[in-house]
Amino acid sequence: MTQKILIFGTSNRKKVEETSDLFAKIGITLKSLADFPQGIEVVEDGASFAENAAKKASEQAAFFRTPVMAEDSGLVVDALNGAPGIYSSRFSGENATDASNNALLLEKLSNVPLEQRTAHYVCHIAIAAPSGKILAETEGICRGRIRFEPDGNAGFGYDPLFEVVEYHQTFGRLAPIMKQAISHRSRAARQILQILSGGLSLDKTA
Ligand code: ITT
Repeated sequence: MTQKILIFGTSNRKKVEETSDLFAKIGITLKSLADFPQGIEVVEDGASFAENAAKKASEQAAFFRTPVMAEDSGLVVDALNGAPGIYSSRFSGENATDASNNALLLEKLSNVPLEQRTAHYVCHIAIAAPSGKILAETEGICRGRIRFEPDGNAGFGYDPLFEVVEYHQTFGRLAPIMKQAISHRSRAARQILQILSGGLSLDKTA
C-alpha cells in the first residue's frame, strides 16, 4: 500500500499518538506541527468545538496549501454547566498546565457528590481544503465521571480524574489501547476513516 501523508494541524503530540495507528491502517501517515516548525498559530476564538476545529483546519490548510486535519476537544462537566468545555486547555488561566487544570477542577467539584460528577469528553475533527472549504467533519464523545482524586498517569489532560464507569478505572490508569478503543478522539477518528475510505480525496486542492 502506498502511504499517503496527511497533516494533523496540532501541537499536542498526545493527540497524534492516540490516532496515528488508526490512520496507518488505511495507509495514511499523520504528520503533526512538530514536523513543520514554520507553522502558524491559530487563534481559537470559536464558540464551539466545531467552530474551533474548522478554524484550525481551514487556516492551516490555506497556509500549507494542502488539506489539513485538525481537532478541538475538551471536557464537559455537568455540575459545572458544561465547563471547562472549549476552554479545557486553559481552564486555570493562560499559563495552565494539566496539573493546575486538574487541581482547579477538583476544587470546583469539592462539594459535589459522586452521583452528580458526570462528565463527557468531546472531540470534533475537521478536514479542510486549502480554499478553507470543510471536506469532512465528525464528532465523538466518551462518557464518564470525575473522581475525587487523580489516579494513574497514562494519557494527558484530565485523564487521571476521568473515570470510565464501566471499567471502574480512569483513563490515567487504563492501558492506552483501551483509551484507543473507546475514547472521544478514536470515535471521531474512525468516522473520518470511513469518509476517507469511502472515497474522499485528499488530493483536492479546491
Ligand atoms: P491543539 O489546539 O494544537 O490541537 P490543544 O492541546 O491546545 O492542542 P485543544 O485546544 O483541543 O488542544 O484543547 C484540548 C484540551 O482538552 C486538552 O488540553 C485537555 O485539557 C482536554 N482534553 C481533550 N482531550 C482529552 C483527552 O483525551 N484526555 C484528557 N484531556 C483531554
